[in-house]
Amino acid sequence: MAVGGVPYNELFDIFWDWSVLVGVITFGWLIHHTFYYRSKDGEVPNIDDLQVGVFPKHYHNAFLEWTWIIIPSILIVYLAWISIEPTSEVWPDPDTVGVEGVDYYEVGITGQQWFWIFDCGELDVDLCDTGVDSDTGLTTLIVKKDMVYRFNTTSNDVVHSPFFVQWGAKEDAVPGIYTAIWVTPDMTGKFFIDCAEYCGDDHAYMTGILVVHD
Ligand SMILES: [Cu+2]
Repeated sequence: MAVGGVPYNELFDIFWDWSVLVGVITFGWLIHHTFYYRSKDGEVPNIDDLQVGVFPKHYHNAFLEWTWIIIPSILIVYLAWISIEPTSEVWPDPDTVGVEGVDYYEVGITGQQWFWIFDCGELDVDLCDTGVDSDTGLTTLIVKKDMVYRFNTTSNDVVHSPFFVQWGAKEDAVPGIYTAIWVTPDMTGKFFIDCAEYCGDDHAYMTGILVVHD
């Protein structure tokens, strides 16, 4: 359960594939009907015998009706079912301490309008350090590649949500309680930690810098 990553990305791909398939079918159908059923030149107006306020039951097709209820329902249940395990892995119970056989490090993240406050606690600077990014002036968290981090997250004012974009991991930062995000940064470089929960005027600029070193 140590962290976002693979199961989450696989889930994303499955959702993506189904979205494309459903999109192609529904929009294909829509576009086909838009042109196929256009009135032709010289056609008698209201060929379908429609009356205002009366549902055109003479075109009812029970088979079609049930088909587009049952098939999407099965798809939704299937997608919900396969989401249970990966989402539990990304968002484990914050009271669950540790991963058997894996060393991990706890770092605090507090959201405040409109920046992130990082807290390395007693950790060695090689594992965790904080600062201010010289290019952007944004608060910065510096961590080590391939280490397992548990970010204990909270907020000083309204609900925020730190989003580790490259690892697909985010969680609400809620005033008064702690939530947890597990991330194993497996790439070196400089990344953004965006705020993914609308939190006021400068929400769009509420970003922190994550630096991952070897
Ligand atoms: Cu925010």
